[in-house]
Amino acid sequence: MITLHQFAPAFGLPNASPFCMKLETYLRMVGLPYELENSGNVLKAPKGKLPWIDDAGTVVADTSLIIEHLKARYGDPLDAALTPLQRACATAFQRLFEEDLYWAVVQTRWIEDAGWLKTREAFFGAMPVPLRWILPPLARRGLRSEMHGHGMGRHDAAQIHAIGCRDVTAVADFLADKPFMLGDAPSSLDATAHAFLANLLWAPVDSPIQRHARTRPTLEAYCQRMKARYFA
Ligand SMILES: N[C@@H](CCC(=O)N[C@@H](CS)C(=O)NCC(=O)O)C(=O)O
Repeated sequence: MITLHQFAPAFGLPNASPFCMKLETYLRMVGLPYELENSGNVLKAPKGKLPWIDDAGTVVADTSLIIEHLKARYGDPLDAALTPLQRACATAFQRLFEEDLYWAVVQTRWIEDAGWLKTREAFFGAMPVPLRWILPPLARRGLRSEMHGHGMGRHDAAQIHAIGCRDVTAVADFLADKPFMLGDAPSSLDATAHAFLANLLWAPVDSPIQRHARTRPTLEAYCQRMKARYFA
C-alpha cells in the first residue's frame, strides 16, 4: 500500500498545497490505491517538503521523483504513448507551473497581508496553541527567504502579478478548447495543471492573478472536468 504524507485538505480543495494535490490527482488518474497521512509534518519529510510517499517500505520524496518511481514500479498508462513533442511540452509546462507560477502564487498567499490571513488560518488554524502562534511567522519568514533565493522575491508585487498573469495566459492559450493539456487523452501533465489551476481559481485568495485566470472560462471548465472525472 502507498501512504501519501501530505498537508490536511484546506480551502475547500483536496489540498491547498498544489504539489500535494498534484500527487493525489496522479494517484487517482492511474487508479493506484493509497492511504492518506495528513499530519502535515514537514519535520518528518525526507527532504523537508511535502508530499512524500512510503510505498511498502520504499520512501520517495518530491512529486516528480515519486511519479517516476510509480511509473517504474506500476507502469505508465498516462504517458507511455506520448510523442517527443508532447513530452517536450509537458516538461516545459510542468516547469512553468512548478518553478514560476508557484512562486507568484506564494507571493499572493504568504507575502501579501490579505492572502496571508487566509493562508495562516488554512495551514495553521487547526494546530494547538502554542504551535498555532509560533509556527506561522517562522513559516512565513522561511517562504520569504526561499522566494528571495529563487529570485521571484526580488521583484515588486506588481511585477510578480504580471509574471503570474503571463503564465496563466500561456496555459490558457495552449489548452485552448482541448479537453486535456496535451489533447484528447489525459497525461500526467494534467495532474500538475489541475492541481495548480484549481489552487489558483478556487482558493479564497483574491489576487490579480486569480482574477486574470477567471477571465479565461476554458480554465474553469478544464478544472471542473478534471474534478468530475477524478474527484467525484
Ligand atoms: N519539488 C517539490 C516541491 C514540494 C513543495 O514545495 N512543497 C511545499 C508545499 S507546496 C512544502 O512542503 N513546503 C514546506 C516548507 O518549505 O517548509 C515537489 O515536487 O514535491
